[in-house]
Amino acid sequence: MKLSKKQFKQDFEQRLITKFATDVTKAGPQEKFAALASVVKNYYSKIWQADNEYKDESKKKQTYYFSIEFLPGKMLKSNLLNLGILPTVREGLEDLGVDLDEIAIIEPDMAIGNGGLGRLASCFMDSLASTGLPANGNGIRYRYGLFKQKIVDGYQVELPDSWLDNGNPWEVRRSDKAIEVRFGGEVWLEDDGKGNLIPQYKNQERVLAVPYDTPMVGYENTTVNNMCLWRSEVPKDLDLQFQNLEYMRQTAMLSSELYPDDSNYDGRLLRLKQEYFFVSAGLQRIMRHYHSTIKAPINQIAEYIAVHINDTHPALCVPEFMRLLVDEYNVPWDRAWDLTVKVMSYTNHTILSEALEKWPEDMVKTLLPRIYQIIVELDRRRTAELLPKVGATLVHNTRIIKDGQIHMANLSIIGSHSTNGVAKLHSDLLKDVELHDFYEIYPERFNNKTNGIADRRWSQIANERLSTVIDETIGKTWRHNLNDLKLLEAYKNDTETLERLDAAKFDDKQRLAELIKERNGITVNPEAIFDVQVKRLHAYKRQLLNVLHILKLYFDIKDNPELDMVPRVFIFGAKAAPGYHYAKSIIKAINEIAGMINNDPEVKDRIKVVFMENYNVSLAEVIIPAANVGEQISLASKEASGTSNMKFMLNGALTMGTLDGANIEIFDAVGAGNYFKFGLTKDEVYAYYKNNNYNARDIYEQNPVIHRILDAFIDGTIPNISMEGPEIFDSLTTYNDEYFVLRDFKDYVRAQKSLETLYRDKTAWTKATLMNIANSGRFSSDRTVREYAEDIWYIKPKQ
Ligand code: 26V
Repeated sequence: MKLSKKQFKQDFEQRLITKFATDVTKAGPQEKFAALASVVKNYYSKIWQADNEYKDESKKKQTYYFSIEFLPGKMLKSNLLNLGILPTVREGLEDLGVDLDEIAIIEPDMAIGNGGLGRLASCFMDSLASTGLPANGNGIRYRYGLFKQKIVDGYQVELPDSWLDNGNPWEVRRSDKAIEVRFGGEVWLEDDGKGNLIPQYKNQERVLAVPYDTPMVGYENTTVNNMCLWRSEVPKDLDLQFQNLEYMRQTAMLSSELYPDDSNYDGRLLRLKQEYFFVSAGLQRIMRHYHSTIKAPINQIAEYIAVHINDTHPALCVPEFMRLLVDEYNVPWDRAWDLTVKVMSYTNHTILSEALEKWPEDMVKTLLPRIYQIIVELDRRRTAELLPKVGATLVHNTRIIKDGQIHMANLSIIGSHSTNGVAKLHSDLLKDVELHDFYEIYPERFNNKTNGIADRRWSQIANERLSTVIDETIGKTWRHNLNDLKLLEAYKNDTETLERLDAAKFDDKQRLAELIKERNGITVNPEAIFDVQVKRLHAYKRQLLNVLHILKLYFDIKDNPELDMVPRVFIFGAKAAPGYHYAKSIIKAINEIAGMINNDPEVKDRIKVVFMENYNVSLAEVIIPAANVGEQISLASKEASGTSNMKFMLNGALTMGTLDGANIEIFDAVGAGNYFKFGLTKDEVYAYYKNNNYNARDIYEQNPVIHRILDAFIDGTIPNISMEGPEIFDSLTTYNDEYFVLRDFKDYVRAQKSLETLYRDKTAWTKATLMNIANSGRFSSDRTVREYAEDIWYIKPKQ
């Protein structure tokens, strides 16, 4: 949009008066933020309305992205950037003596997601709008987001994230569009005299779902999409039998808390209720819109809408859509099924078996009696139809209902026309191993969509310094088309460009060093290698491998106090699920090791270990630009894709990684010499499983370096871990090291050494940095969503 600085200043000052009866000299930071957000909202609301009208009139097919998590972070700068007014607003505020960054920091992170899955959903929301694709998010407006992490005596402590206390300027509550969702009670079918079986209900619990719409503003275009988040409320005309406090409390709880675990399936009733709640509300809203606005016959609905099931949490979309078609719109069963499969598509985000959702049949039957009937009928018909075609074994292995449980992945695959993994390796594993039986039956449904990141947030917003260097080297077209970063390659031997890249990185490192000083009280040297591992704490991600390497370096120094090594700052950021005991023990160990090393005068600042508390999107925006190295060291086959790997690459950090997830594609893109690769391949890992011949204790017994490092966990070398130390030690020895940490250790140390060697050659290092940035275009989520649009959803961009 066009906006003059003068106009902006007027608008802002005026808004401070109308909203708070104050002026810029007297307003507090919260008031300034609220006024600025309100001005920005005013700027995009006309575009939003116009785009809504365009969508309604053109009736083009739209996607609805159902996700139980979104992780957008802060929205102010992203909205400013996408509206094309970030520099104007920054300068205008400066004229008024206000620092934009100081206002932006006031906005709480919108953290209604755990990690990779939720962040991907938000990157997609940005990219869908920015590529002009007509799409909507659908989720839950949790009153409390992901817990805030404090570190107390080295331990993780969880505090509530009450992010709505000062209101949320971006959302629009739409009470007029509230929808009822029903649970429990009894259901039976009655003949209507014309041969139709009509469900009759008794004693159902009613919940009101109120939508809150948040605009997703496209980058310098005219698209504004919508992310709809549902809040649960008690219906105004509540049935007498439910008028009690317990019911009120239960209803409020539905949209109260985000489940803080993303690694362990845990079949709690409230979680199932949340899943049905946002699925039913979302699909009902779609149906209403279809009838009020699209007004096409119901049997054409697949030409107008696509529904995406983001992991299995929204899998109830399949039976709920069937229910709406069959029960509410009188579509015959077979036709309804055909439409459902055409409308639905599904993404798998993990192969960890402990994360795969299964719900006890009894629970589904009690909570959602009609949905249960539909699932049983789907399973029955499919079994009957497929048995003669593919045989009993395949049918049995792929049934929706097995052993008294409803398998949500099976339901999602069977009820949709597309199942995709999130990186090549992961998609291959789904086809060849994990979902192979499904692949045999429905080969045409399987495909890969390698993840991507909203590059605007991770470069233009998070790393203005680097962005400026890039602009001044190759011009600004990369800001619209990330593939143009490739133009940088022409400068890989240009000393001036390399020096400027280096200087930008140094500035970013200084900014992080200041934050570390402020938050952790630790002084770090910005000349040191900033070696970063930031992601959820999980055994398979192997933060422990990183820790063992740090201990190795520490003992090297203790053995040889004059050791010549490039100084390193090891930076960690990670939340552990509150119930994940082992992960919390690792956090405690990292903090104790940090204390031990940072305070040992003999180390002479050659190693610093920093655990930054409360890792979230905003902190990532400061840490990642400052990284020299990104640690992507999961056991091969376990990390479906990873997306921080792409953020590091885009910011000129080199990847230290295993052949896992999207690392492989990153290695291919950046070329030999520009990354550090180590560790088992997925085939080697699977061979160990097959032959059952891994023996971690042997490695411990036979490798004196490993022996000494592991002993440090149990012999008092690392202080204050008398509970955690033995737990970690045992996991690696007695319990045979589930994620092959000891097996990969030696090769990891080798790769780390070659990293150090390259870092000593500043020019060579910076050149590798440039090659990473230059080849990151492929990892823009603009590319990813375009692929979804073309291959899965069949939707077209505006214009
Ligand atoms: C799983 C579960 C399991 C049951 C309890 C609640 C819960 C909540 C979320 C999840 C999803 C975990 C899956 C996930 O986050 N996968 C990550 O997805 C990223 C985006 O595709 C990908 O880059 C990461 O490699 C993958 O771990």
